[in-house]
Amino acid sequence: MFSGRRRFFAPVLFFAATLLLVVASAAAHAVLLESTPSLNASVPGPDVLIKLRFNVRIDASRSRLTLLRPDSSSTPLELAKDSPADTLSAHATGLAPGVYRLRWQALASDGHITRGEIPFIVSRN
Ligand SMILES: [Cu+2]
Repeated sequence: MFSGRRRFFAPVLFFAATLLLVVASAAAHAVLLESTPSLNASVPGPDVLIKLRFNVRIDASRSRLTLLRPDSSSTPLELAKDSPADTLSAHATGLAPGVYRLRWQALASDGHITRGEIPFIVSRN
């Protein structure tokens, strides 16, 4: 027969183990920490340096940056090769004034992909 103590601890242990798994997998996801341009920022054109820093190392070869233009056409951006391991960066050139969106997709070392969009404005100089 199980003692009362064991009956109490089994579910607690199970819960703790589950929680650990969740925390471990969530910690390895790529979470965006900061970006240039920042969210809804207004930046001068026509050339805009784009930089996204994450909480973990990114597999740049399987991550994407796409620029959505004011006319809703989209352009994939070529990622700079010399970025730090936790950063995706690119140079967007020839941007006319208007509202843009930077769509990012990042693959973290745990194999999980996270995505997001950063709207920003290219101002008239
Ligand atoms: Cu993950």
